[in-house]
Amino acid sequence: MDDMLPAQLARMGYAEPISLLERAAIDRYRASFDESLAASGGKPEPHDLSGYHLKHRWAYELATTPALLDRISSVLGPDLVLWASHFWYKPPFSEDRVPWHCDAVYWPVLNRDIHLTAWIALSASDRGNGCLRMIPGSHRTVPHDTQLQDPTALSLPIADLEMAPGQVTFFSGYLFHGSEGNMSASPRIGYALRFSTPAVRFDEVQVKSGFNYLRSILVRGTDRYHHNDFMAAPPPF
Ligand SMILES: O=C(O)CCC(=O)C(=O)O
Repeated sequence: MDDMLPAQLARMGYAEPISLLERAAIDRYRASFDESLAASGGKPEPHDLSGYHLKHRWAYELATTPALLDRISSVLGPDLVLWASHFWYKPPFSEDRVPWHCDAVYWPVLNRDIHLTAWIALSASDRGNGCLRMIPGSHRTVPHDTQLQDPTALSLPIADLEMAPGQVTFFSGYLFHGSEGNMSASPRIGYALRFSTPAVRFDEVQVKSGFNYLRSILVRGTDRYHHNDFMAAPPPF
C-alpha cells in the first residue's frame, strides 16, 4: 500500500500530502465542524478546539478512518493509540501565526520517538491562508530544543505544504514546522491527530499536573504493556 511513507518520514520528517477523503465525506465533516464552531459562538479559544474526538462522534469517526489507521500502522505497527487531537482553525484575515517549533519537546512522554501526527485538511490550505510550513530533514539536523526564529538565517530550507481539502500529511514529533497568518477571506482548517503505540510511556506526574485532558485510546490492535492505564479511556463512541 504505502511503502513510501516510512521512507519519506525517515528522510524528510514529513510526508507529501495524499488523498484520504472523498468529496461527500469532506463536505459532511466540514459541515459538522462548521456546526460545532457556530454552536461555540464562532470565536473559539485554542483549548475549545482540542479533543473534538472525545466530544463529537463525527470527529472520532474521522480520526479513526480505517484508511488513515492503515497508513499510521505502516509506520508504527499494528497496535495504535490515539492520545490527542486539535483543530487548527485560522479564521479569515487572522494574523496569528504558529511559530517554528518541534512538538515532541512539549509532550509529557518519556520516550518521544514513537509518535506520528496526522494532519487532515478540511479546507484548502495554501500560501494565502497560512498552510503548514515544514523544514525538511530538521527532525535529524536541528537540535530539538532549538528556539528557531528565522530558518533562512541558518540556511535551512522551508517547504510550504499546500493541501487540497481531504488530503492528509504525516509528520514526526521532531520535525520543525509552523505556519503564517491567514490573509485570505476563507478559513483554513486542519485536524491534527497524535498517534502512538502502547509501548510509549507517558509521564504520569506531568500528565496529572498539566495535561489531564489527554486520553490514551487504543484504536487498533492490543495493549501488551499497560504503561498508560492511568490515562486510558475506552473508545468514546
Ligand atoms: O496547523 C498549523 O498551522 C500548525 C500545526 C501544528 O503545529 C501541529 O499540528 O503540531
